[in-house]
Amino acid sequence: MSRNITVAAAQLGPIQKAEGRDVAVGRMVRLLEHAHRRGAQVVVFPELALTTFFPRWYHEDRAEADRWFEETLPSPATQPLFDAIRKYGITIQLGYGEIANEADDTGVVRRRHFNTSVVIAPSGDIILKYRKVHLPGHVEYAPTRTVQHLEKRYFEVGNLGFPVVRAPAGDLDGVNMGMLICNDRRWPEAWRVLGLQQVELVMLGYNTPSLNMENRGFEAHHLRVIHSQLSIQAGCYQNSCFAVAVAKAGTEDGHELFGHSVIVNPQGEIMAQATSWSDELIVADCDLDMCQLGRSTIFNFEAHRRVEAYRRITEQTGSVAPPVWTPPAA
Ligand code: ING
Repeated sequence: MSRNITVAAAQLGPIQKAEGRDVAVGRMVRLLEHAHRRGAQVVVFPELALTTFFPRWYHEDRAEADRWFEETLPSPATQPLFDAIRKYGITIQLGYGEIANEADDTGVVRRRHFNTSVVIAPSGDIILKYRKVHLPGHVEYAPTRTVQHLEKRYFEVGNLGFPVVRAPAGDLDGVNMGMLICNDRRWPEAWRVLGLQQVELVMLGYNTPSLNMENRGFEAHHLRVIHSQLSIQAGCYQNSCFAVAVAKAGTEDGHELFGHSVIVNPQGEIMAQATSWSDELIVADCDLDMCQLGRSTIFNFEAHRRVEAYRRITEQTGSVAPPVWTPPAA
């Protein structure tokens, strides 16, 4: 028996620094109307979908960056999204900057900032929340960089792990859903933690510059896209899951982000790919039972994984130099 669900990637074109949330939300509602017409039951939006990719801008006073975050969800600015998903019966994934007043590891309640994504049911209920774990970039202003990438300045490392939940979506009583955000897709450990929870649908948004900004050596531009697709296709194949990976794309205040949103199946095949760097909807019909093949054969984790051989992965953070071989004594 197949378990079919129709998913969509709602790629967004650029959001300029001066544009308010109402502009982004208006475009997102139009994409939801389009998704409804095309029969999509789950729609995935990009990372930080409500604003420009603000980690490229330096704020000496971090409180000034609060303007890019959401204190509540929904809010008057985002309410039209909630109205639209209720009207169309669509489940969405939304990426945004989250301000949360909650206790930290020391038990102190304080105002905390995360790069967050949530799965929202048509009812408006939050089904799942994830906070980005792999934060690229740097904390302080980096004068040598052509463009700043200050995610480590504005966000705390996500503290929710990589959760998976089984929840209704479309016509299905249960879909095993999980999320990643942008840079997470480059770390196989993140995919594997989701795979170990039998994830079937990974929803991930990204904002990825089309040029290498670190100036530490030339990286051919076409490789930026190849590396992104490689990471997503490998993640799906090696964990027998689908992924909907969605870009915010185009040129924001002179800074280019690439598109190439994709929907990938558990064989690692690209089912659909965006070809613009603007607002664009791509749709695919997914039979979630396709996840069973890999899970019961090549990637039958229970039968084939050897965790006793993987200890370095969780016990060691950075890499260490290997022992040097010397020829045996004559
Ligand atoms: N952006 C980029 C990403 O991981 C990056 C940063 C690009 C890191 C290319 C390394 C190489 O897609 C975000 N927002 O993580």
